[in-house]
Amino acid sequence: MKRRLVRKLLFGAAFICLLSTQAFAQDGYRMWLSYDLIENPDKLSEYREMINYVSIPLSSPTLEAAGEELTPGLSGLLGEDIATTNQMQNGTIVVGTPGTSDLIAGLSLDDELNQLGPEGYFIEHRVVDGNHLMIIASNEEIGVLYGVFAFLRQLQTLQDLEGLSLKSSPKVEFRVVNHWDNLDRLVERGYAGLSLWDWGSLPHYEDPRYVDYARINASVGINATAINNVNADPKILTDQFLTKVAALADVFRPYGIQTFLSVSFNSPVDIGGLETADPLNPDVADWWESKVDEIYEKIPDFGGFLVKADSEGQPGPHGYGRTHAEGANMLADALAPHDGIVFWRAFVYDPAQTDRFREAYDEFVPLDGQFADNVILQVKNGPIDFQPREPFSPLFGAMEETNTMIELQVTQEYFGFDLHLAYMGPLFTEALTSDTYAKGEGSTVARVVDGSLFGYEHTGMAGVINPGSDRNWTGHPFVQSSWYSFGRLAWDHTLTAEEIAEEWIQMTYSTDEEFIEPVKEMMMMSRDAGVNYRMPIGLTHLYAQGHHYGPAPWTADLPRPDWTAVYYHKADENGVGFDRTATGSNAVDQYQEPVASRFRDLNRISDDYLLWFHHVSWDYEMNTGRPLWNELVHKYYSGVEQVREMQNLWNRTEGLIGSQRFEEVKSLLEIQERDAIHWRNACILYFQSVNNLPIPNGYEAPDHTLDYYKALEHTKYVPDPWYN
Ligand code: BDP
Repeated sequence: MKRRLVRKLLFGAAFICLLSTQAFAQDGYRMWLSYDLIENPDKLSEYREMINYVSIPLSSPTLEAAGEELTPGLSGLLGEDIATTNQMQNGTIVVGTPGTSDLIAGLSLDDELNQLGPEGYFIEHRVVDGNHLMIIASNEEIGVLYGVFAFLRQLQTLQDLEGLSLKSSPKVEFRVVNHWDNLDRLVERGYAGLSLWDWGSLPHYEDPRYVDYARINASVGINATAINNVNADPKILTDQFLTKVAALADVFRPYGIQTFLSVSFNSPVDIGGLETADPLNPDVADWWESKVDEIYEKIPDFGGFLVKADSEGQPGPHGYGRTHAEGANMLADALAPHDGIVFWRAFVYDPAQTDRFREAYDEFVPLDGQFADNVILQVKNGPIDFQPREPFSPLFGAMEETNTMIELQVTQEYFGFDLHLAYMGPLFTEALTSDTYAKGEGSTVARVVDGSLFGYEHTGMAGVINPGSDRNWTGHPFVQSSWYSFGRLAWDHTLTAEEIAEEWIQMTYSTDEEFIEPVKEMMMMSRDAGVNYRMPIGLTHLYAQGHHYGPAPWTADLPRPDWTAVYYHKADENGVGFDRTATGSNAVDQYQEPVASRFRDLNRISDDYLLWFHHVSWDYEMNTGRPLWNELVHKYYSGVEQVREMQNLWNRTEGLIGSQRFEEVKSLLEIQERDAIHWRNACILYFQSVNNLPIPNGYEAPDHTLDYYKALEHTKYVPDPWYN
């Protein structure tokens, strides 16, 4: 009796353990690095046959990190222990650089490695003396780590190992994530809890999450992180904080991740006791120089500074009558002896300017050629601000003499925070594949950014990510996919949004085709849906000011006109849209030909961009044949229908993954449907109040009045009470 009870208790405990590891396994914490047993039986037995041993020298922290990823990763995927060896036995994965592994050196891989650079990797299946080997080799240890992640990805996505042969190097130099984290741990536009950086316990306690954070980034090839908000608190440069930053940098280093800091241009005044931060004042330059020296003492591989200057109230060189180039170069000079870099942001706009669109180009193009070699201009993908759809920023292709990188946004500031599903792969690739024509056809934004068009000295891609203390890092679990796609594209911008989505689904959720297909379809339509229910046909910035969550196209009265919605849509009873042709702001002229003509010419512009560049009448005939008003209504309604279709697609996956994960996304999609209807109704009712046109037949009538929607705008920042 007693024994049975004990057995029962033991069984119960084991069961609870199992449940809790299940819960742990499925809570999104592991992101795309979930090395669960391969579901596909054929692949599993193929892999088990081909992989028996690992040979990897653990002679440095980076190689240790590679080993700690590879061996447990394989054990998880294959469901069996993998032994280590130092010989070429059948089924050995031979890993290393020629300098760290005798086995790799013995394979004489000079030809294979010679074009790869320090970070590239070479993976190949070979049969040597009758033994099947998998080679993962690189010139430098960091390339080995990237190769290990790439190899694990092959297994996670069920690729054939037999005959596998891969060579890959990153296309841009700095693949950097930006955190908008404040020192009080609130995250600007974060939506996933508090900042990951627990400044209170640093540097004494290093949360294991910091290592997982580094693994996640390194797994897609991210090699730099700017850890604090671009609206920078000068205190980040105090000794107190630098010591904490140094502790983080120590954790990131083995993963090849360089640490950057966002700095306030006025730091010499705010924390240095100087009376000015004038970049041409020698005391100011000296202050920065010794500050930089102090940082490099603490962080020998420090990356450099990210600077938001003369933008949205941030101080900058203009405050001292100096140019952006003078400001950036002063910091660049301080960093240059240490090979440090300045990422100087081009996100500027001026209330005095009649068209915000024009501002960055007008300010920066005249400075082309004046920036130091270790400055990279960091330009948001579009001319305004991460809107659901923007044309590419005309700065791409216009800065032949200035290193120029792209800034993309992963966090869903304008895409429904942590509540809506919006895979950003299609937006990112749309921006990267846009053709600037700067040097004729094929001068894509990607080729500007990777330096191949103008031969830039330094290149980069930045992604504003949002990980926080939320267990799943990103709030909505699908925001992970946008982080993943940012990293993959920063490594290789020729990948498509669809293939990246497929990889991510397989690595994160399931390799079952029945799951992949509907989920991929849902992801691929999600960005377009988000455009349609918020601001189709080139409408932009219809958000309620402040929170950027819900619609307020009626906003007219704010301290700055370029913060209102009416500034952007210019709707009146005659028509709608921002005239950026010669009869308006002529911003279209900032593009090269034939891009300018394509946007300028009503017969050539695509409907998607129409209201970005033209003010047209409500009965203007669209390419679809519908009058503009009918098309607008149609688009808003189809955005809601797309969300419903996303719900149907997701519902098809019920039972194919754990119920907790299924239910989470299902519930979030319900919120998204509610909000899509809200956006649609509020916008249509508002535009109707301006043009007095009826909603065409066949569309369900909005269930509330415009006044009702207007009244909801008062509760800021937290979306839900906003509905009460
Ligand atoms: C806008 C955000 C604001 C950021 C700013 C920036 O609303 O919070 O500080 O961009 O990028 O999108 O500097």
